[in-house]
Amino acid sequence: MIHTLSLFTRLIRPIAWIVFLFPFAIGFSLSVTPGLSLNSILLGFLSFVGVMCFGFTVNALGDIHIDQFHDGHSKDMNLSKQPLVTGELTPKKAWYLTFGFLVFSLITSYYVNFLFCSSIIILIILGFIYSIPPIRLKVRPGMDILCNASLGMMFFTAGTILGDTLLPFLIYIGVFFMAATFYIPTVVTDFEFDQRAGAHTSAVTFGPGRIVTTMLILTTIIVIISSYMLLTESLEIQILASIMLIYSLVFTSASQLKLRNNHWVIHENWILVPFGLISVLSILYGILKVYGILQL
Ligand code: DMA
Ligand code: MG
Repeated sequence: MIHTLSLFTRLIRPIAWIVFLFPFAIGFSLSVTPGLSLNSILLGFLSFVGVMCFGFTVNALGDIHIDQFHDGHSKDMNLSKQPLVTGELTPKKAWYLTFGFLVFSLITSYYVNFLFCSSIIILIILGFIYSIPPIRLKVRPGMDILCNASLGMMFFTAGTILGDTLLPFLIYIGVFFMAATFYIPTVVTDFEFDQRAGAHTSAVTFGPGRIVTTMLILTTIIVIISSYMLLTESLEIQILASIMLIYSLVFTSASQLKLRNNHWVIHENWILVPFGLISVLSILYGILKVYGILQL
C-alpha cells in the first residue's frame, strides 16, 4: 500500500505542482466574487489536480531517457527514482493512467462551465506538446521557455475564469513574463543534466550566460508592467504588482549571484516555499471573498 502510494507520488510529483498552483490560485483569488458556487470551485480545483497528474505523467513518459541521469539536485525529487525509470511502472500502464487523468480533468472542468473547460483543454494540449515527440517543445531552444511562460499565463487565466471575472489584459501579460523569468533558472540548473542526456534545451543551446541576460531583460519588463499596475489598479492588484516587483527583483539578483562558471545550483526552495505560501494565502483569501467576509 505504502509502496503503491510512493510509486504514484513519484509519478505525479505533487510538490512540483506548487509551481502551477501559484498562478492558478492567484488568478482565482483576484477574480472570485461573493456567492460563487462552492461546487464549481471544488470542481475547478479537482480539474487542476487532473491536469497536473496528466502533465507530469506525460512529462515522465517523455523524459524516461533523460531522467535516469538526474543527480537529485534542484528538484522536488530525484528524478532517477521515477517509477518509469526504475521499471516499477511500464509505459503502457502510464499511458492508460494518462488517459484516465485526461478524462477526469475534462469532465470536472465541463461541469464548471464551457469557458473553463476550454482553458483546461488548452492546458492539456500545451502540457502534451511540451513533453511528447514529435513536437516536444522542451528540447526546442526558446520554445521551452515560451511554452512554460504560456502554461503559467494559462493557469492564471483558468484561475480567473474559475473565479468568474476577467481582469485587465496587462495583468495576463505581466504573468507571462513572470512565468518566463521563473522558468529560466530551472532550465539553467538542468543545464549539466540535460547536456549529459543530450537534450537541446535553451540553456544547452544558448549557454547559461546568455540566457541569464535574458532574465535581466524580462525582469525590466516586469518592473515596467508592475509599476504601471501599481499606479492604475485596485488595491488587490496593487498587492499583486508589489509581490511581482519585489519577488522578481530579489529572485533575479539572487540568481545572478549564484551563477559562476556556467554552474548554477539554486535551491528549489527559492521557488517552492514562497510560491506555496502565497498560493495557500490566495486560496484562503478567495474563500473569504466568496463568503463576503473579506474584500481588499
Ligand atoms: C516539468 O517539465 C514541467 C511540466 C510542464 C510537467 P521538465 O521535464 O522540463 O522538468 P522536470 O525536469 O522537473 O521534469
Ligand atoms: Mg521532466
